[in-house]
Parts: sequence; C-alpha cells; structure tokens
Amino acid sequence: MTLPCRRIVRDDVTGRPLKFETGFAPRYLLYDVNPGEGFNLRRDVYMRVATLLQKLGKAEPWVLVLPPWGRMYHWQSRSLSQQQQQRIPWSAFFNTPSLAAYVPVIEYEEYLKENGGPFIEQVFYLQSYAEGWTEGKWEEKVDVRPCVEKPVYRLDEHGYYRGWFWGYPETRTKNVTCLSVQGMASIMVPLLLRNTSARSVMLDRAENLLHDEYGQKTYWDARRSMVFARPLRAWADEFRAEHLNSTDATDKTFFQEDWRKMRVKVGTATGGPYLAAHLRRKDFLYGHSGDVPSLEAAANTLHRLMKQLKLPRVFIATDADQDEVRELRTLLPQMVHFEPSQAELHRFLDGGVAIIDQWICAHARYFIGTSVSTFSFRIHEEREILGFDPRSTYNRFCGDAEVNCEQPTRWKVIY
Ligand code: GFB
Repeated sequence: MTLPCRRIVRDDVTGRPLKFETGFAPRYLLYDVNPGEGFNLRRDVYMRVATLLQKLGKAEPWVLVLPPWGRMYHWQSRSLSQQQQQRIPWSAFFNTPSLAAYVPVIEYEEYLKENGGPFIEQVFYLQSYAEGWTEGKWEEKVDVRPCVEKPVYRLDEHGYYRGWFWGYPETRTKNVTCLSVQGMASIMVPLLLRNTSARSVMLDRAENLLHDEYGQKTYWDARRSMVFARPLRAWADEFRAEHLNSTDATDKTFFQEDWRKMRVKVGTATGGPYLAAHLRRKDFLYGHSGDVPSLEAAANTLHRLMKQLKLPRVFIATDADQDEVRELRTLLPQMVHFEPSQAELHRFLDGGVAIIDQWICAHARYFIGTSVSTFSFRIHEEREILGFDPRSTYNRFCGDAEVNCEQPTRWKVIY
C-alpha cells in the first residue's frame, strides 16, 4: 500500500505542502495551551506539537495551524489595547518559512480561508487522569474520560460549542471530548489516524503532552526552525551596534535564516563586549522567591562579573517595573536597557520587545539568567545554536539565602 504522504508535493526550500493530489485533502491540527502560560513555555509546547505533526505526516497529509498569539498574562503595557495584543499571527514574531522547513504550517487566517469558515470539527480537551498514577506506576496511556474540571466550552442555542479560540468569537465546534492523557506527544498518533476521521482537530491544553525525544535531534530541529522574525532581529542587531559595540563580524556570531544549513562548532562565537543578564521579577518574586536575588545582590554579582571578565557594560533584560529599573540604574550605572518608545512598542508589541531582549542577550560575551525561567532557557538554546562556549551561557543568579545554587544544565545541539 502506498502511504498517502508520498502524494504531497512540497516546496523544495520551505518544505511546505504546495498541493495534495486529488482525494488527499489535508487534515488540520490546531492546538492551544493553558491560558496562564507565558510566551516561552508556549514555544516549548509548539515544539512538542510540531514533532507530533511530523509523525502524523508520515502517514497522512497533515498541516499544523499556528495558534494566534494573545491574551497573555505577562503582556501588561498599558498603552497597548487588549485588541492590539490579540489575534497576532506567528509571522509577527517568527520567520514562518523557517518553521515550514520543519513541518507544514499555516496561519489561522489562512486556515479560515482554506477551511471555508470558522469551524473546527473536533476538539479534544487534554487533561490528567482523575486518579493520578495508578499504584505509583507511570505508563503511557490516553483514554476518553469524563471532563475532570468544568468544561471551558459552552454550548450555544444552535448546538455549537463556543470558547476562547484565540480571540476569534465566530470560531465554533460541534464536538468537544475530554481525553485523559499521560505520555509523549506521539501517543496521539494512533488516535488521530484511526479513532477520528475529522478533517480539523484541535488539541486544547496541549501542554499536557510531553516531548517525544527531549534534547534529541527532532527536538533541536524543531527548536532551530523557530527563527525569530527578520525585522526583530534586524532591530536588535542595530541596537547592539549602536549601544554595545557589537556586530556579527566582530563577535563571530554568524546566523543563517535557513537553519538547516547552520552548524557551528562549539566555542566559535565570542560575542559582543558586554555582559548580559536576564532578571525575571514580577510573579517570580513570590512564585520562586527562594532563588530570585534581591536587586542589591544581583547588582553585586554583575559588578563582580564585569570586573572578572573585563567587560565595560551590562545589558539588562527584565520584566521589572519602572521603580525597580530605576533602582537598578542607581546600583549599576554601566547598565544598558532597551526601553521602547511608544512607536517601537506599537510596532513590536510586548512580545516583540521580549524577543529583542532575548536576541541581544544571546549575542553577549557572557550571559547570566534567572533560575527555572523558560525565558532564560530559550536564550541558552539560542546561544548554543550560535556556537558559544557553554561556560559563557549556563549561568544563573542565586537567591540571597540559597545554599546549593545549582547552575543550569547544558543541552548540546544534536544535528
Ligand atoms: O516567557 P515566559 O513563559 O517565561 O513568561 P517564564 C514570562 C513573560 O514575562 C515573557 C515577560 O514572555 C515576557 O512577556 N518577560 C519576562 C520579559 N522577562 C522579560 C524580559 O527580560 N524582557 C521582556 N521584555 N519581557 C513562566 C510562565 O515564566 O513563569 C508561566 O511561562 C508561569 O506562565 C511561570 O507564570 C511562573 O518561564 O519566566
């Protein structure tokens, strides 16, 4: 039997499906994540779902629909309206042809056109097992189960389920099923291929699926395909040149948009003549109070590092409020910080400003981040891709009273 995937005609450069032979209409995979989760955890969930899609694609022509960005708890700029920070396409933050070189992807607006309307045939709401692990034994499994919590979808008078659907109020579905799941993302493959014939399937609460091969080649392929959008990189590069005396040529940070061609020897990148720090504050001040330093302690660490590494400046990426930033400036006069003008904020939005911060941190001679922050983790990965010596990357601040201040684990790119 010929597998249907052989019938997809793909673009050589982007890997994106150009057409499907008659009788092989694509199936669409959509997903969403727990509303409380931040941008960089969502990036991690994208990788899990993209890897699932890659496996589905070996049997049938599936396309991943990129969930519009919005309603993010951490995007708090008052001068931007809720509407401005909703229904944001992935192309605002990522280079979508680079994503498509890993798996076929389309934006939600493209899906609406291709699908002929705001309908999703089947929604699977993923949840844990009500009983937890049976006899303390962990096994991979997935089953249709009653919803453990009150469903977030409500039935309208026409028999459609309504929900958040990324801020598209017209979007609706006829079927919502709760699935208890315990396992890697690929546990969904048999279910999606055999137990449903729906052409469009949404996995809500997709963070319940684990990585198939954490830290392995598929993980890194998916990660490397998440190239930031060109305007954000270009803007951050200008900032580096203007404020930090840093350019790719002098720093030996050579980046290729076609991530498949990029393979850099570890230790090749030297980075710009600045120290970079990610200081996560806000909810981390109470959520992770034990391992987040006071501003005084953070400033002392940075002074010590600048002296030790003979670096004249320190770039600070932070979600701290204005009072804290002001205090930090007094403690650390050499500090460089990106404070967007109103025009820049309207152009890049909170998500783009955060990416600019990450890109600048990724190009520093030395980086120090915040314990367990996925924002810092994504910077580690970016630096690993650029070819930095791991000793200049896997560093974190310690809490003021922390005794065993374990430093981050290194994850080596697998090509
Ligand atoms: O990215 P994220 O998932 O990282 O969420 P964590 C933190 C968000 O805060 C970022 C903003 O996406 C940004 O919007 N933010 C944090 C920053 N640091 C900076 C910074 O240096 N510069 C800029 N411009 N913005 C997790 C969350 O946060 O923390 C979870 O994902 C949960 O939802 C947990 O809240 C406690 O891993 O740091």
